Amino acid sequence: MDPIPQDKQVALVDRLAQAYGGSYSPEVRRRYFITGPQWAPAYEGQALFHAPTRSPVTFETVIEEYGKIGVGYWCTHDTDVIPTNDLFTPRQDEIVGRIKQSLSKNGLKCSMVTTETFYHAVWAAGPAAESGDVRAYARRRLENTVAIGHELEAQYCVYWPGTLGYYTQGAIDETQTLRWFADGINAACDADIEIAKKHNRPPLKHALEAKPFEPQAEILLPTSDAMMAFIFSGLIKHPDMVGLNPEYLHELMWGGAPRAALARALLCGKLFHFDINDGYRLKHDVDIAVGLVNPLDWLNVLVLLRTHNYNGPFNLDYKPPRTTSNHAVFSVSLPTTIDRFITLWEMAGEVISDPIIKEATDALKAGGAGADPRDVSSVVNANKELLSLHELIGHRLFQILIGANRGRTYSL
Ligand code: GLT
Ligand code: MN
Ligand code: MN
Repeated sequence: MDPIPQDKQVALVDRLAQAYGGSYSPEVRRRYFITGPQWAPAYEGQALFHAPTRSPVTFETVIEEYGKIGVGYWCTHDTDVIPTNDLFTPRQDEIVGRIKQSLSKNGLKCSMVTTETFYHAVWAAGPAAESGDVRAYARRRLENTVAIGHELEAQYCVYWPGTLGYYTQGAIDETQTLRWFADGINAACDADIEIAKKHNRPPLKHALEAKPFEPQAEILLPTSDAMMAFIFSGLIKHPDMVGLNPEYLHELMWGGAPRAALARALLCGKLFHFDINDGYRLKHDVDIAVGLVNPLDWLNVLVLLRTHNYNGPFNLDYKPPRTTSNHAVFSVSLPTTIDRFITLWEMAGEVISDPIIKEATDALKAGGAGADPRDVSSVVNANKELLSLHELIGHRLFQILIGANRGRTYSL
């Protein structure tokens, strides 16, 4: 093939995107509670070792493009859209007003707001630093985000306390830091109760998000389970208002099984919000888009969530790769991410109604006949052949993933 001139490349990418087909319409995409963060398409590709590869994108563009793609909900950090120095000033109200206009013009709703407590220099020692001034500022920021949330009619507020930890061991008092962090969450919930009353709206659902490492060397609440213990620790004044926002990749990062982490959250009634993405186990936070690394695991995650009627948001917390252009963020990256999610969701429905999986599962639960619980060998022998069904189910899941259950065949 000859080299492709620069001015022909967009057309080539768009033509191939048309050619692969199978896209869902914006109307179908809007049926799902898929939420699009400001920061995903606005990510410019920068990191510690990476210069940006894309140019900045405004919230007006992000909201408009989400509208065209069929993402029904938008969410943001306070400082994704309001520069830190404009917070608490009339500029903030003016920007929030413009956001409202953009949302209504493009038929989107704001689902969630979150406070950036990791980027700015004020958070160098974390949002629950020793300095009372930092903590007072953090409380103001959290309360302000709750107020913005009500203004934009959001339902959720997320907290990723990425800087709650340390680089130098022994420098901070862990128990005290956790108490101070709880004070911040309590202040946000108290403010929420007041503001919700004024707006005649229900209070927000406050969802904590754990990540096992980055950006601190050691993190005080590194997993969803640690967050859960924190919610039930007695430090949280309104535990009913506080739950989890697990992130798929963050559970893999510590070596956990996302599906099991979600199951534990479901059992405690704390699965409020879910950040969806993909990546590799025991590696860093690459935030690859759903299904590009672990499609089989993703299928199983969605089987779990469908089985338990999870009806919260699926938040597209991923980073379009640095190799993707500004144009392709909206023409390739977002639509394909969403469409893989929807296909996996549909496949999960096939798994749930699959007669082979159903019969195999029922048989495993029924167990073998003729066992005497006082005799270990008889228990082993009674179930021996049935247990092969585990691997058979595994194969059937693979068949559903590749479409063999719908007649797709391979032959030499
Ligand atoms: C940041 C982090 C994400 C969180 C966002 C919410 S910020 O991008 O890596 O996992 O969900 O604060
Ligand atoms: Mn996340
Ligand atoms: Mn992540």
